[in-house]
Amino acid sequence: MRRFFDPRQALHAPALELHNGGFAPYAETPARVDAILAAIGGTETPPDRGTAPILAVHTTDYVDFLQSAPARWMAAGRSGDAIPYAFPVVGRRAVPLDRIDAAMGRYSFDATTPITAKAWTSSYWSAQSALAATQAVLAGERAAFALCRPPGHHAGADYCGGYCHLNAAAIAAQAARDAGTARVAILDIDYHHGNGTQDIFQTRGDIFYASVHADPATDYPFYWGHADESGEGEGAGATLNLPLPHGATLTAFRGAQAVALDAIARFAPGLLIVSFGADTWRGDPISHFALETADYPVLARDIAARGWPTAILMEGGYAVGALGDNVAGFLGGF
Ligand code: Q9C
Ligand code: ZN
Repeated sequence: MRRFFDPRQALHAPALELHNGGFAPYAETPARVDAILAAIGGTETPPDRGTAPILAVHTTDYVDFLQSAPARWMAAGRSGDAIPYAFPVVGRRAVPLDRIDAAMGRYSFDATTPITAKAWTSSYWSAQSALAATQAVLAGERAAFALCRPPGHHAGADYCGGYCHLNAAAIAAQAARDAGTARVAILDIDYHHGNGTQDIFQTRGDIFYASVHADPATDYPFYWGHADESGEGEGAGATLNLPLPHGATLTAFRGAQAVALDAIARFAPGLLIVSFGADTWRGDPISHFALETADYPVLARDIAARGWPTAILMEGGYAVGALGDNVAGFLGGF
């Protein structure tokens, strides 16, 4: 399977994140990349397709903000990573965003996603890797993998959050649509609900979003991913949320994934994009499912058996010591 990654994706390295009322080491560390690369072997660097496919999903003002925020933060006399602390309730009304702190809160939905000096660069190349894998599949590969890091599925059209700045899965899905694929499905099997992806395609009937994730009644991102969210307007019925309780093992997860795959089969996509998170593993430091390393090939084989051309994009997974085996197992199973 072709695999894509650009070394600039490792440059974004926040020091700390707000965690349970204090600061803790940032879980989405570049060491994740080293662990995955060591396990899956060599990767290809993606070509540069520019900002157009990013701006097909994200707003121009948000992209401008991501690029300029670190310099604005420094100009305000700050040191360290840019972190928001005041939030307008995203989208409530337009106000001046001249002060960096006002802009930070406007374009974020949480305080756990620092905008470092390299956040844009790393996220840009993460998106390019996703586009390269997608293009490879559209050109005839059975499947391809993008080591997307930073991850993407929590980022919306005009907001960051959950360690995500640009939504690689959404950018890839939209690019496939623009390349002529009539129907694209996204299967999100990260531990967390992909609120950004759902938001971006909420009213779209041409891009199906299905997610298996921790119940937002107990888990981040709390305000999205409940079972009754199924899309709106032309997107009614094109969103499927399958929340699971803490402690879920292969039996429950595989059953929910099968429900998602059956729904995707009825949608009959020309391309499947998998938002793959290994934070469903039993030892993940911020998650509460109980999948074993040996379960990942099983889940991947179930997806592969459906036969859709498939781009696999990395999302979360924070147990660095097990991450390589879990990702390599998934790709090998596929
Ligand atoms: N530190 C992904 O897996 N939770 N993002 C913060 C306190 C944020 C996970 C809780 C979890 C985001 C891509
Ligand atoms: Zn996650």
